[in-house]
Amino acid sequence: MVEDRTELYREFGDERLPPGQHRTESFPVLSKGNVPRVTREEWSLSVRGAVEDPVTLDWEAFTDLGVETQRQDFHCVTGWSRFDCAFTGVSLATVADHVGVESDAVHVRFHAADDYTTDLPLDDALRPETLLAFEFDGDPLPRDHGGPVRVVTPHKYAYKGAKWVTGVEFHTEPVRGFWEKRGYSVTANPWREERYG
Ligand SMILES: Nc1nc2c(c(=O)[nH]1)N[C@H]1C(S)=C(S)[C@@H](COP(=O)(O)O)O[C@H]1N2
Ligand SMILES: [Mo]
Repeated sequence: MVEDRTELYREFGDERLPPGQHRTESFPVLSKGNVPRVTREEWSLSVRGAVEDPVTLDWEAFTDLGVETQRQDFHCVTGWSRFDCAFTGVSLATVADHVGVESDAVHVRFHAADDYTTDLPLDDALRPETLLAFEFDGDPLPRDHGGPVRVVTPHKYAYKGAKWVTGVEFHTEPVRGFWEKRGYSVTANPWREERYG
């Protein structure tokens, strides 16, 4: 079953294509550095910070939490959007339920195997479309797109979606990720063109 999340734009704007974006049929790759090589067997996800039960999840523990497939759009801050990507994964909300987020948590930071980080306010991060995805269009997520597991955030510019994700940290204060420290928007809403902070 594929859940359609391509209509979420109605919350934010009139058009599915956000202002200043153009559609592409291809799926360009944008990485700031080297592409890490991590297998599903080697991969694990550390979930820590303002949570009741910090854990490190291996592949089996992670996928046992509950897997779903969503059809989503993908908006890159450099101006391209790709419609109708089918991503299969575990939602961050499902992971958060598992660890029990403390009531004073307000912010989330994601960590990745290439030392990339990105951050989101807790409410934005816990929306149901924030997926830790491991399949794209029914196939294992390609390594250059963040395989084995990446975050996808169809309600945000795609720099919020850490490829090769290795950790999720819950914080009681706002924290900044790699691009956010360099002037990119914390909230990054494409329909409001929140590109720069
Ligand atoms: N770990 C990691 N995640 C990352 C990046 C990166 O350099 N490293 N680049 C970000 C940026 S700026 C974008 S636009 C998207 C690009 O995803 P794609 O290469 O699958 O198109 O990944 C985001 N996630
Ligand atoms: Mo980007």
